[in-house]
Amino acid sequence: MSEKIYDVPAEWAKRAWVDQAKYKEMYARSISDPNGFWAEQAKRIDWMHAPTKIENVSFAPGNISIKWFEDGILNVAHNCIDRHLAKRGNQTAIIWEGDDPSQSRHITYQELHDEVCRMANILRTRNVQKGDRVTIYLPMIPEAAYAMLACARIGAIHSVVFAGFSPDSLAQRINDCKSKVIITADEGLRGGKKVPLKANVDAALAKADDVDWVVVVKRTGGKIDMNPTRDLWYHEAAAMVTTECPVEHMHAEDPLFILYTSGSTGQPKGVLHTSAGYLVFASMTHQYVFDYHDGDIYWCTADVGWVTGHSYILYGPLANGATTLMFEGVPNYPDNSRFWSVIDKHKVNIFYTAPTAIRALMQSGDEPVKKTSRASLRLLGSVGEPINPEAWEWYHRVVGDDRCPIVDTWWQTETGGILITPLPGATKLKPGSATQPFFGVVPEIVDADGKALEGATTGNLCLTRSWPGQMRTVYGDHARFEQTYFSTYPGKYFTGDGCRRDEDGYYWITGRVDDVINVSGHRMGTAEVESALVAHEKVSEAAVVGFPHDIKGQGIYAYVTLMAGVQPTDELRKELVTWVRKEIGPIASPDQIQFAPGLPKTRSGKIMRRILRKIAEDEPGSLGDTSTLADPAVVDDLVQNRQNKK
Ligand code: 6R9
Repeated sequence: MSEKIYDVPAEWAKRAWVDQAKYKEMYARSISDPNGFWAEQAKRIDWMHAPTKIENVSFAPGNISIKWFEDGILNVAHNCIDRHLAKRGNQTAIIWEGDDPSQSRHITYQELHDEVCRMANILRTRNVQKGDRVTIYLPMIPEAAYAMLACARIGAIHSVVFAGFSPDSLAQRINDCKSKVIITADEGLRGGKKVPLKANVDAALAKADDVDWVVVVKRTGGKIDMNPTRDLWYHEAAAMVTTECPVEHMHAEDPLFILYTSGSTGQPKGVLHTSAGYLVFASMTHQYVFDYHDGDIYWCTADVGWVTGHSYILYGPLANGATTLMFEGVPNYPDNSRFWSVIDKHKVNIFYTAPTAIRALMQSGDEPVKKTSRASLRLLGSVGEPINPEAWEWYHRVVGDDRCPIVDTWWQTETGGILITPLPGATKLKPGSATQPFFGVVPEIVDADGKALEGATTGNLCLTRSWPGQMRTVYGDHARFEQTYFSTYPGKYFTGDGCRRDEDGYYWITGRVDDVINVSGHRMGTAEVESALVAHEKVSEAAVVGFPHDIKGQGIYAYVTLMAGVQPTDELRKELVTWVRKEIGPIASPDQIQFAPGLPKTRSGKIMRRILRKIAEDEPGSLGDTSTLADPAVVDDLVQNRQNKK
């Protein structure tokens, strides 16, 4: 635990939107008068009909209902584009930096408008109506932004699927929300390697019958199959439509998007976000947390396939009329200086990335950073997993030259935007702590029975009130929404995270307390990896746990019991890793596979993951009580053959 405290630099307290006194005042108001507070914040966006009802929320068991600004009417794409045109038509909205460092483009707000309208018109001519779902499976190219905003413009609900997911994972997500249209590219390009996106879509569509149209963006020009009755080239369709497309009038609570995320059970959940509350919250957090001012160049390195890309590459920044950088590539291509070279090339002021990237780059030393200038940098951000104090210090000292505050932002797909975070002009920093709640957010730390704990303490993190960016439901399964988030501690939203609060009231997120692991900032349900493994014909049973990993934060450790008569070989190990990559995607590749003649189970047949975690962590001395096991002897074999032995 780091004891160091970093004061707010004097110039930050002066220039920032919010200093410490203002934070206290605004926070107090957000709690004592939420309706007044959020009614004022709602003015940050344009309405066709301004809301008169602000918060209408129930966390009561059996009646979970979350509505914000419910009688308001607006359009999200209008707010992200059209309303800026008069003043900022010629300002860059998106700086696109290609995988290949020689490729980059500036897209103005006017160009963004025109391209989004074209995409929207293509969808309209394919009969996409308000409320229809559109699956987007694209690499980090401007068309991903056009596609998302085009959906918002015509009131279609987008479901972006990360382009690293396998055909099976894609098919599952297409089927769950019954998309009729898919937008993809011929191939993606990452770190000089091609990703066969269209071929993946073709494979997925063998398992998804209801898709009428596939719009294909030409990215690499690689050879692909086109099905003449189903597939169309984006550039050909775009040439046949105009750059004008009227916006759909949307109710505040009309859905904006679905984003699938992993939970403790096998099936990913379709997290549903709606229009107004999400946009108000994304834009407000983007302004205050990153202290965004007109003219700043802002870069979030996430992929649009994750919530961070939705809220903080696209919706938050564009609602604020910002210049947002979109990066197609990876941090170590063509070399380990890439992030820092891009910062110099585009004079980036605000840089937001994940601890896993920082740890990986830290391993190659200071030189690749120090040979760049980074003089434009003013603020650094971190998201996705707890940042260890060593990585924080390195980020601060080496990347930020001891000059840039770091905002360690805690939030989730479900929360829509940042909930616990420093504000750079207001909050003293402690490396490793996400510090303090954002406006309107009331964290509570509870014990196993749900009793609220006071003062400095450790327990499970809940939120006792709603905020406008909160998810509204699990798409198509409201019962699951209640079960997952509101049944553990009735009356409260349970985050699934463990948390410590220190004597200064600072929050330290300790990681997931459920069966979700966080691999390189990506959420993975252990159950998903297990079901992929048992789908292999040679596997009879599997149990997956996380273990501490120097770069990824957590690695994936799989215990596999083979079918009778199957030999446990290194080849089979490799085959199983390849199998999981194919079933789910490369992010789910197990780091370790241990063949286990048996798994430790209670007499009622429950796998004791606590024991499996300890063995994976190479701590066989602290297995705890094993007396309730049906067959304590299996543990000896697991300990003997553990893979992470130091
Ligand atoms: C935005 C995002 C959510 C989970 C969350 C927590 C972990 C995210 C964090 C953090 C510690 C931070 N997490 N930010 N843990 N400090 N600053 O990452 O959403 O992919 O849904 O993951 O990530 O465990 O519950 P998502």
